[in-house]
Amino acid sequence: MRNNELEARMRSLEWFHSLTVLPGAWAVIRVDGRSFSRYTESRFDKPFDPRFSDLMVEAARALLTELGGRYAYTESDEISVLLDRSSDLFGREVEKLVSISASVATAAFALAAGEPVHFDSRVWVGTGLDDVVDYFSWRQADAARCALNGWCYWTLRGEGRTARQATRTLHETSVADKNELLFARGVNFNDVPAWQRRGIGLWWESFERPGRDPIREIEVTSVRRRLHIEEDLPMKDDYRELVRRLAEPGD
Ligand SMILES: Nc1nc2c(ncn2[C@@H]2O[C@H](COP(=O)(O)OP(=O)(O)OP(=O)(O)O)[C@@H](O)[C@H]2O)c(=O)[nH]1
Ligand SMILES: [Mg+2]
Repeated sequence: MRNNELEARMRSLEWFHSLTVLPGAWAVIRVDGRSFSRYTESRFDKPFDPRFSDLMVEAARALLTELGGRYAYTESDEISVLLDRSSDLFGREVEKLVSISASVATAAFALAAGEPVHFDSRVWVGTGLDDVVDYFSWRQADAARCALNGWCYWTLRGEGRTARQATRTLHETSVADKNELLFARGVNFNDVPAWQRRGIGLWWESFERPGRDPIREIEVTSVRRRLHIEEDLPMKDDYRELVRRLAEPGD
């Protein structure tokens, strides 16, 4: 077989290489820590540790920067990054998007933590802005659910229940009763820090920086971009409005 034939045949077996996110569709890349239940077990406070959250924010910052995303949202051990609808990053190739996003998150987290970790990655595709808003509402609802469960679980464990007993109790308890369970033990879930209940959002913001033009010798202002990290995100409709604005500013 001639070399160019071999080349063509081998390339044709790279089956998934041609898989791309359709033009005009919205894409969200979501990375998630691999086996982080085990990884966090002995290293971080439960149910929430600001040191762990800082590492996730560091990874989210790297993703937003490297992927040129519009908005990043992190809760628990996951990060979602919304790409611009017209983004042509890696030619919208799915293999590249998932592998590079997983590497970016892994490298940023591992460097900051000082030890190896792994992230997986997937691509979510939405056809309209409403889908995007629903997506981020869904992840925020997941944050709230996990936070309530985590607080209840570790409160019960702290009282001496086994993992099996605590899990079973929570399985049989409604949301209202979980709030009640905490309240009876001196924890008002509404007073738990917002970043734990609602997650953390990151986006680019513009600001004006005063300076001096040395040639014309006049004062000038330049517009710069910096990362905004929001640890007190709004909820429900207000959050939906925020996501809508960040996804399509000016629309
Ligand atoms: N101690 C501690 N654990 C945390 C914190 N934030 C998230 N986690 C843990 O991260 C884990 C994330 O859950 P999953 O992603 O569903 O589980 P996983 O073990 O990572 O499994 P895979 O994602 O399927 O590989 C949960 O067990 C959380 O308890 C934190 O602030 N402190
Ligand atoms: Mg995980």
